[in-house]
Amino acid sequence: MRIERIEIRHTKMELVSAFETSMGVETYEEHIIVRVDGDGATGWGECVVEEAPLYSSETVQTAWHVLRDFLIPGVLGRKISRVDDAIALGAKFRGHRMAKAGLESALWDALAKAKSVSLSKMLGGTRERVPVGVSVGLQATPEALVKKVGQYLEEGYRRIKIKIAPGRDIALVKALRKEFPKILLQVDANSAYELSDVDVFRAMDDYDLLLIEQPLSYEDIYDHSKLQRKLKTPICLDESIHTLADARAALELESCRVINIKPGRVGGFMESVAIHDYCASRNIPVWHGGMLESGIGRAGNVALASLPNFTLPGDISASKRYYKEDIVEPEFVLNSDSTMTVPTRPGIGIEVLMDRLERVTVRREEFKS
Ligand code: SMG
Ligand code: MG
Repeated sequence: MRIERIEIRHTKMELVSAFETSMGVETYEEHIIVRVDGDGATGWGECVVEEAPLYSSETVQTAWHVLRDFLIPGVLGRKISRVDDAIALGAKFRGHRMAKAGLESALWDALAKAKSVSLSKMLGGTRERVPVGVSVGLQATPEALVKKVGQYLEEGYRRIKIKIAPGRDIALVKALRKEFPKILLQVDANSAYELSDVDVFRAMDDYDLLLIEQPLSYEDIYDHSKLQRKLKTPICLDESIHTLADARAALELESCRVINIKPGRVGGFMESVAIHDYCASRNIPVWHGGMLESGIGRAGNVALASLPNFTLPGDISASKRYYKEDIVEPEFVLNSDSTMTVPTRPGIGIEVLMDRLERVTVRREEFKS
């Protein structure tokens, strides 16, 4: 396929409710939507950078710069027949994995559509439905959290993840376990603690948690190995895993027993599949993380999560958990068994609603060969 045209859009979508984590509070989500056109096919991708470098060091502005000045000029006008070709063209540029993943995902969609196969099939997916859960932000009080979790359980989510932060941790777990003794429950600290906080996590060992996500620093692997040795509950790494090499180091050092995979964080679907396969070979389960994507990114996430070693429920919730209206059709809905259906149509398998995309676009730039 010859890449004839690429368009990037900075989008801003209002969340249905504020999302508070140890990093701060978000009330809207800013991402970059990438569109690639070639040989009559159109591919869509979502670059999951945010406004500020809080979760990741990348931002909307850094990704815009890297896409516009380095990654897009590399592929525009070229003939790309496999995603590997595009990855090779960008490989000399270091870092900027979210920017790379945004462009890579649009190319995957375009190439899958040109071949008339679903992205799930193209990535090696084996399942028609994937197990999902919901990620619940920090609430004002433990009572408010219990109420919010109760609402999500009513809606059918069977796995709950809560955010924790220093001083807002064990009391939340305790309150939830009292009310819901049997639910699948896990916590995410987003790097807010230090090794000296080991007692907080030791206390969590009594509450039958599925896992503790990213307790320590966002690039650390070594201290996590020290912490994991002191805990019964599995640690899951998110922020610390950027590459297959990081995953290898983490498993060799026994820093975690589970890995969260987000294509944006690791530079795209190709690296995600490599990490998935490596973890499978070591009997380490993986699950799909979330970056509050619109339906465009979500469609790709569901496709990736259909691979066989994504055995734990993902942070892939229904469109309406995030946005009043999504920018795709059909919207993503939760099945009654807490799963999401994997699209089977070519590529990411959804239609982008152009009028809605237009309404959430704050800046747009077009590149032609
Ligand atoms: O997409 O449902 C979602 C959000 C899941 O908690 C979630 N993501 O660290 O795992 C994580 C966070 C990263 C984004 S918070 C701004
Ligand atoms: Mg996380």
